[in-house]
Amino acid sequence: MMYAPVEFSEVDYPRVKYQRRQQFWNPIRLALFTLAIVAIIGIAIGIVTHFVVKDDKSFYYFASFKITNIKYKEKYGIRNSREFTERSHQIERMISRIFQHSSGKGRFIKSHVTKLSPDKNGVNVLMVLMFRYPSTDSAERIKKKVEMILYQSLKTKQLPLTINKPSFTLTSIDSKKMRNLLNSRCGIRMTSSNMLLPASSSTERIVQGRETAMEGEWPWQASLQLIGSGHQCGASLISNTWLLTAAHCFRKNKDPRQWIATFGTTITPPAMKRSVEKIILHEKYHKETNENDIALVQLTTQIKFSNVVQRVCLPDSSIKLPPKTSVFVTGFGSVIDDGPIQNKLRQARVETISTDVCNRTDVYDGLITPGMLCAGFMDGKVDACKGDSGGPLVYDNHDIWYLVGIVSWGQSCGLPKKPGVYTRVTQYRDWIASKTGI
Ligand code: 4AZ
Repeated sequence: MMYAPVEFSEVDYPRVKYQRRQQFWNPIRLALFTLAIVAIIGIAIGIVTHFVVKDDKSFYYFASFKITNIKYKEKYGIRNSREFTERSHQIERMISRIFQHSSGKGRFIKSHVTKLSPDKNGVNVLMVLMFRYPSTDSAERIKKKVEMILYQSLKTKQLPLTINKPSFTLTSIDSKKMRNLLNSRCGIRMTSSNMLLPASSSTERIVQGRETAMEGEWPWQASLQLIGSGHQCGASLISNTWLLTAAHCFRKNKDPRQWIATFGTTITPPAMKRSVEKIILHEKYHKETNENDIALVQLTTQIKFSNVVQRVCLPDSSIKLPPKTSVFVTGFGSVIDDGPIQNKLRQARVETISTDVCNRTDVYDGLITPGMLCAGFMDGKVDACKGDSGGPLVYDNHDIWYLVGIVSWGQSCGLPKKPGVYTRVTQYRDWIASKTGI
């Protein structure tokens, strides 16, 4: 009764208009119109996908060549010797420069030396190269392009190392072969996600943050869970059977049978799951002072490394990071003080803070001992928080990631002058070796 269509029916004009409109929208026209709209949307999506969302794929190559202007040193045979590391980095830097200043710019992801061996004229180098090209490209075509770029550089560029051109061979390999070749090395990301989102430029945070990690970005991250009560702490994979974490994670429960470890960027579903064989707490862990907040967790069965599960490198005990070094902390911890655990892994870039500054009366007033490392910002905001404990603080050295800290404690989360406090891994290098042989 509120509506008055009667009034309308007395006026002819609107009714005629209405009928015309009804005629215009007959079922066939309507169907054609809908079809046209769907087609236009489809074409638009196609165009956007083609030009904006490039469907790129990783291509892997195994390169072998001789360097003739250096002499082989015995230490090159030892993977974690300083000599091997330095020479490898020099070669990787040179390869990177060749591709980054070429037509293949942006296509080159990274390279890793896998072996240096003696040659009568110098040093034999074996290395893995990674590229991203449209998935429609063929491995053989890319191989030709890569060879062209390299040969061009050998002719025209002044390079610090002399690559012998006839000795150069390039073989296309799949991701499994690449993994096997790099399996002997730690701290390597198998995905190229860090290239799409350069780690050094991201300023995401765990506290107050939004940025979640991409699959394979932090492949050493583990979640330690108590059966029945879920995620308790983070941990880092340091070999195929050992995790490094914080001792305070086991304050409530030290029984290995009650714990499991999961891997991957989400807690549920996990990429991998393992039961726990053994928990080793530092003998001198002191819960009142948080000193020696470090523990080892042995898994019952070995981890098979993959693109998304990998071990991180342990730093040499002599390594010292200067203040304000960029480091990354990752975890499933809360994003606000006393908030809930996050199902998706998050990352935050923080900076190391010197112990002198961290021990100032207005900061932690002398509570920082030599076994601790402060990282964060003096004005707060970006920080680890509850649930991140035991998790990694890592440092990127030429695309190889080192575990420099373990999330340990802090006054609340993200407060000014209250940065995160981490267990200083370098101080415990010998303790780790004594328990695990790593
Ligand atoms: C915790 O309760 C905790 N802001 C971990 C890290 C920090 C604070 C508290 C650092 O597990």
